[in-house]
Amino acid sequence: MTARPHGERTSPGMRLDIVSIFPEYFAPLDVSLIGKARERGTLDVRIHQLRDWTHDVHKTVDDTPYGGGPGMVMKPEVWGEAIDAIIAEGPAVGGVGAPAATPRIIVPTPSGRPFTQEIAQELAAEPWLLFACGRYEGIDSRVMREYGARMRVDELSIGDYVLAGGEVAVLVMVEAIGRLLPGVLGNVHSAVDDSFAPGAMRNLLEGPVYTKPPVWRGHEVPEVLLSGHHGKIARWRRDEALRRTVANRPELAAAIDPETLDKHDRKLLDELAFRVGPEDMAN
Ligand code: 6GU
Repeated sequence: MTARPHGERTSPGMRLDIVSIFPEYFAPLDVSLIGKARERGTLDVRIHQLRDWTHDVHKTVDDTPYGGGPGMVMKPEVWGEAIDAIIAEGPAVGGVGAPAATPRIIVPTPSGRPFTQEIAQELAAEPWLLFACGRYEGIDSRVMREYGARMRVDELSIGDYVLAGGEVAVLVMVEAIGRLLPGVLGNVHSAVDDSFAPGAMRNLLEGPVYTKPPVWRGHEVPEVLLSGHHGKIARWRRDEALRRTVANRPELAAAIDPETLDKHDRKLLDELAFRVGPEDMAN
């Protein structure tokens, strides 16, 4: 066994393939945290033009839906060729004759399961993800069936609204996943107290934040934050987190485990006339 200096990373990083008819959408992945991670090799992002796997002069990727209805559906053949080619260029596991490694396939769609912080964490632990961006009314369902028999395929939605295509949703997911990769965030603690990270503050939104100057356009920073009293600051922050969660996300506040609330929390929630836990306990 070789001794390694503390903190040195040996992780090979994550490979991320994205297939889309609009590769230009992914220019933002060249900048900021994700861009830096790519430069360092923590993230190997490969963006593919779906039309490269068409064979006709018009580079057709869609056709009318069986059964009728509005819009167009993405053809299965072109997706099959694209995904097969990407998997084929993937790293072989083991030696010659060993089965090829396969990516986890993510299909962004408003009909998918909700993409959550928990799913972001699960995906951040994978070595290889392939995002298949649909446009129009979606991808012929047999594509998901075909690959679902051989590898994990997840249809995921980023929220209850409809986008014109999966590209922006993939940008959202890649950023959420990317910032969780070891060494991507500058501050190792930043991802720990996220509003939706598991742990003590789970189901609580983060409260307001302030920096210098202490007075700006007549607005003062709350005095407690200048006090240097860490106990009082922590208490105040928790109060603000509770208030904000009740105001902005009552359904999250209602799901707080009453066991995680102390006397002070309960008094605050009482003042806000907010009940936590099972609805019909009192009646
Ligand atoms: Cl993942 N795709 C599209 N087209 N619209 C969405 C979405 C995804 N999530 C929410 N709306």
